[in-house]
Amino acid sequence: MFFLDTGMSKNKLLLIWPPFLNSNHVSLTVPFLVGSLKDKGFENVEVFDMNVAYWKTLSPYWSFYRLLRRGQGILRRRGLASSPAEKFLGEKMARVLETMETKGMRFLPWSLEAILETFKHDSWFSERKKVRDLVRPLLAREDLAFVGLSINFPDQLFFALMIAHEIKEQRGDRVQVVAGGAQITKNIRQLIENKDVYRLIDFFVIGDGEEPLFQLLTTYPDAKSFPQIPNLYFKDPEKEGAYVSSEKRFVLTPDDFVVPDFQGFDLEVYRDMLPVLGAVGCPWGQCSFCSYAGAQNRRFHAGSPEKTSAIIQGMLKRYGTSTFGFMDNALTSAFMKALAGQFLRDGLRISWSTNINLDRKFADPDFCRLLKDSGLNWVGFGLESVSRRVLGLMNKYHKDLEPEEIKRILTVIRRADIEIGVYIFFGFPTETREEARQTLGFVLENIDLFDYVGMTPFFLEDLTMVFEEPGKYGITEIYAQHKVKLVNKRLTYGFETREGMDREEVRAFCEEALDLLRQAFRKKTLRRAS
Ligand code: B12
Ligand code: SF4
Repeated sequence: MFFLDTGMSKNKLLLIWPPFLNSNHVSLTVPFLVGSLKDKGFENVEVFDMNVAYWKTLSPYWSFYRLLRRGQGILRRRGLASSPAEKFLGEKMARVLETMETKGMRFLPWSLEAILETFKHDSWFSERKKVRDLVRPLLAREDLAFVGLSINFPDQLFFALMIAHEIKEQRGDRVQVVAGGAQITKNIRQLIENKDVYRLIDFFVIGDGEEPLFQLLTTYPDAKSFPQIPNLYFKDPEKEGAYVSSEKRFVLTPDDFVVPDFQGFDLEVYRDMLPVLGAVGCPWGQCSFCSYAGAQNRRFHAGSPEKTSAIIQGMLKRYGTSTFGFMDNALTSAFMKALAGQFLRDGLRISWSTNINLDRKFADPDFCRLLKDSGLNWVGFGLESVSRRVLGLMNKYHKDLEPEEIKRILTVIRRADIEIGVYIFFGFPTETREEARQTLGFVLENIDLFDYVGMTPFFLEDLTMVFEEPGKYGITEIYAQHKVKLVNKRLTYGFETREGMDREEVRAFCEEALDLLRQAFRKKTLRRAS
């Protein structure tokens, strides 16, 4: 689209990244949107990283974190990145962030109704005041036309609705609120039916936001254009209290990739790693528990190695950081090979990390060596379980691999000095305690292979195969409310199964597993230090 009229920037946008409490690294989401808006010629945008602004209210943890971060920066500048001292500071920083997360998350309400209730109760006054103090000065600007709320993670929904509440109290409909992000895409059905949400949010964007946001900003207030804007939900002019959706769809392709713009994010505060995308979609896209596969309904489409390398070079030049993290769900081994070759040909001296699917190609030491030579220093993947039965139900990419073979592949990756992070979860419908023990046992026995283990309970979510066909997975009943207290469960469902662990057993197992994993990591750190 080409606009001769420079008046297209007249609708000023404030984009807010609400707190989500546990981020080590700067997010790609908002910088990607901003880079794209500017690339299209829309410059009238400001960004507020409320995540960091909120952390700052959690002093003294914040002061301690900043101290550690400074120490780490000094070591890195002296060429001591990856030294034991630098690693030690990194681990301490992770611990402080974890504590801040626990402190902050302890109280967050879990359901949409519970979040909306908080506006009415005095007990939430101090939290509301904190949010108000942070956003009020930004909302006071008379030329502000739009606030964009990016809601990718469960915790962000709570803060985002609180911000929207402040906007509507302070500015009414003079400021329009547009919300987008993974949490919106996934829960759009629940959100558009809620009458309180209707008062707070004027527009929703599902899926990729670049083109919808640009079109909305450049055509508003022309209501006739709304049905033409892809991925948009807007208020039905004919029916009070209802939204309508445009029929048009926009799906990002690698041709749309731009150099992300980190305006508004203090890169000194986050750990040194800039996020980047190598592809769109997921190369597997078939895991039965995954909402991404269901929500996106798109093919995997890798970018060109040349363009990816050029974007990285652009970021190197603009921001001076040489560590890059691919935010993709997973890159294929074939694309990684092409990328590695490109980075080497372009003479890039960088470190990079990515998520992968566990593929037999990684059992080739020469392949891993090539990846390492190109700067790959970390791979992460969803191991989820090592039980063949459970992996089969989950329909994981590596469902045909026996635990011994998984171990063999991981050993080759680790020998190439590439660090490994894994994610596991417990309580997939019908999973027994024995099966959960098998997975936990595998991780504990092979703890030296892992540099990070992320563990959560299973959550039943909209837009997943398990939710669509619960009977097939042994689920006998689904509730809108959880009966058992689990973390990170906002807008997920409670359920019962015909066999396997119940939710209380899952909660108890996760607590036990977390303790054992922490102990194992502590021992490993001590062993390495001595
Ligand atoms: C990288 C990543 C992480 C990183 C984040 C690092 C960081 N600093 O951002 C880490 C590892 C920390 C992480 C953690 C978690 N993650 Co995660 N993560 C991702 C991942 C793989 C990529 C996100 C990304 O950067 N995408 C690239 C950017 C450019 O695209 P995008 O974020 O989708 O944004 C686009 C649109 O959403 C839209 N949009 C976004 N905001 C806005 C705003 C407006 C106004 C508009 C118009 C549009 C719009 O336009 C954007 C550009 O196209 C996604 C999966 C995926 N592929 O999206 C999961 C994903 C976001 N994560 C998910 C989850 C569940 C988690 C955890 C809760 C897991 C857990 N149980 O611990 C935790 C979060 C914990 C917490 N405290 O909240 C879910 C979110 C589902 C949901 N919200 O209901 C996803 C979708 C994965 C999935 N399949 O379920 N994650
Ligand atoms: S869990 Fe990961 S690999 Fe599986 S479909 Fe979802 S994004 Fe793809």
